[in-house]
Amino acid sequence: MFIHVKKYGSIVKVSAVCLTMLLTSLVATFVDAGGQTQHLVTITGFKFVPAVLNVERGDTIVWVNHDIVPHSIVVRSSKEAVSPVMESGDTFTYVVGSSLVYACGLHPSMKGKLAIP
Ligand SMILES: [Cu+2]
Repeated sequence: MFIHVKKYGSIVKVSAVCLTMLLTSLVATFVDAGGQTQHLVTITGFKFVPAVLNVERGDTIVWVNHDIVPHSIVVRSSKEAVSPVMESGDTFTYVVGSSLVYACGLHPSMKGKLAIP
């Protein structure tokens, strides 16, 4: 009985990992009930994923910090802050006004781009 419960637990854990991978890899862009397009950018392993996103003016971007260290979003050229510092697990929501070439304010080698075609 104990072994059965243990096995079941590991299957649930594996499923949760798979679901997380699916959500972060396949559902990066979706349209909500109100017709608003949202894009998910995952911060993981000191990278923005996806690093380059094609967006439209008015789209919503949600950055999610999955790293154990804090990150932030700044305009790459001016270093102007776009987001506050996001601790591990934090999210930041932003409405696109224009194209944005950005970096992490704490780790300048982390780069990303929101491109309006
Ligand atoms: Cu960073």
